Amino acid sequence: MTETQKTWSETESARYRAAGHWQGVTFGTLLRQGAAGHGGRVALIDGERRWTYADLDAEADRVAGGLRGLGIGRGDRVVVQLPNSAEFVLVWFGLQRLGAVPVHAMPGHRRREIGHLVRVAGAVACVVPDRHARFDHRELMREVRAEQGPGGSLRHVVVVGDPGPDDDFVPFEALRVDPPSASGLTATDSLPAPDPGPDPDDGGADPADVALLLLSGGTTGLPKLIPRTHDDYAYNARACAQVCALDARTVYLAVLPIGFNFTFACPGVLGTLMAGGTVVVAPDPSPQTGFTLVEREGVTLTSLTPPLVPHWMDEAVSSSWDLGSLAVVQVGGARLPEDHARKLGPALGVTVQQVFGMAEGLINLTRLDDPEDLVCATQGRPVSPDDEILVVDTDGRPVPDGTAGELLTRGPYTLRGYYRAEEHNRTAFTPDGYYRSGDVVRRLPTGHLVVVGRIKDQINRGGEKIAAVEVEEELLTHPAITAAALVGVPDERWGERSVAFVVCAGAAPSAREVAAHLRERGLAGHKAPDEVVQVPGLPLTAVGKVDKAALAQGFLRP
Ligand code: J2J
Repeated sequence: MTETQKTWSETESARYRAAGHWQGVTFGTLLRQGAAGHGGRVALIDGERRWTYADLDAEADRVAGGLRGLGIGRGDRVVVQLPNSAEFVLVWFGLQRLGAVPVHAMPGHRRREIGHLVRVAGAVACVVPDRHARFDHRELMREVRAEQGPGGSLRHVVVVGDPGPDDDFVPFEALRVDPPSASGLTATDSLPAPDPGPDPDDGGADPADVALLLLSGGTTGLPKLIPRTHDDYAYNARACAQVCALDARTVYLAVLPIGFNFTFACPGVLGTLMAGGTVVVAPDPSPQTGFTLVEREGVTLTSLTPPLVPHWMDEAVSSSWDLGSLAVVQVGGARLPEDHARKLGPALGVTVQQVFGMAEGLINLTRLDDPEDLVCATQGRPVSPDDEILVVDTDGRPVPDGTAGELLTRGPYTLRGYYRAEEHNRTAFTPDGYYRSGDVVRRLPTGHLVVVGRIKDQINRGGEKIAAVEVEEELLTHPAITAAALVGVPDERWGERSVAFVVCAGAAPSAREVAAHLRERGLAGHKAPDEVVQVPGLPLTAVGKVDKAALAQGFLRP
């Protein structure tokens, strides 16, 4: 790689190491240590299938063996687009064992997003399911590959399930290669010592290396990639696990998409595995599936987005589930209405924890022993004593506690620059390395943050982030649309829904037609506007920008 990745200074790195935040251990090695420490304990459950820590460790070796056979090694990027299943975890640790870098795609991503991820990451491989949610991912991969052309970086497509007729799609099953036996590597008197090759635990990765690439919610064009190192991401998971008091008795239910930062590491899958607990994968987010698994596996902790909360509460009070094991339910990703926060605990018989996090880093959690008012009316406080928080006015000057302003943050697990995005990085960070979150918050004297708004041009549809600009650009490719603005408006179910205001010479296309057009363009389904409203022209602000506040207002009071 020729470009330089913005990262922490030597002084800061030394400080984070000295504080014990960065422990200098890669994920490949952490799994090895987990197997040594609690090899016989159950690490992972998916339906009827179970893996102990020893099994998981051995399986990571096998998957790594197969991936190595494809020529994948340290530093190579691999897009992983898998639904909630044990395979996500197996592939993830298989890649870690090689020092390769998973790129966390979401199951709903389509040609535009996946093609973009492959291009920006320079990915050498993609791992996809055969079909998921009535969609054929092999077809998607054919399109992505065709778009890449022969000069593209993509060399392999691995399919979990049926690889289909394409001879060169690699079935995941064929990847699971047993590592060479120890005797094959032993030196004899007559032969020179064999080259031991890269470290068998982690492919020789350095703890300061990028371990994975997460996706940003995005405010400009297509999603940016967020580099997370072994040191910083392990700390992220460990710090959250500490706040949540995880231990070997923890049983974590992964309900939200497993590749989502919240589900994977806050504390989620990684925090649970680092504590010696058990991860249970839920194939869908319905309360019926969730409660069945809670009863069967003795789940103690899970995480939800706000739109799921009323469904989980309704199901809990209307049927006789035994939720006795469930101790904590985390809710985050979008604003949780205070009323739901107050009702959720009693309805499920659990402690509620609000989570205000971001794939870029900073995680805020309410504490398990916080008074009810803080739990219900705030979005928590930072998990690390070294998270630095600034709340600033529009001129970048800090405001007093209690006053709303933009949240800026830096710290031991918050990125210093997006991956291969030098230009964007110039405005996304302050000169002294604070990430401009685009969130408007109030800080209380306790350090808790209340999210009151947003200055980024993004819609948060129940936790799914939509960059307005990305959709607006695509709307303009519709032959009937001459100008467009995508705006978030309050919504009972999603918190916010998206409305496309369009200017058209003739009749405007319907929401259904617009959705079909965007699907045709290869955009993920959740980005289609919930509504399309024709306007004669887009109102402008004094400085000539589209006045989205006015559009939203007009929409609220027609
Ligand atoms: C209001 N807005 C919130 C909350 C996130 C844990 C939890 C969530 C995410 C996540 C995550 C919010 N109330 N409780 O990565 O590890 C909005 C903010 C924030 C953006 C980040 C995690 N929790 N948000 O949602 O990268 O606007 O991460 O900046 O997808 O979601 O989005 P994302």
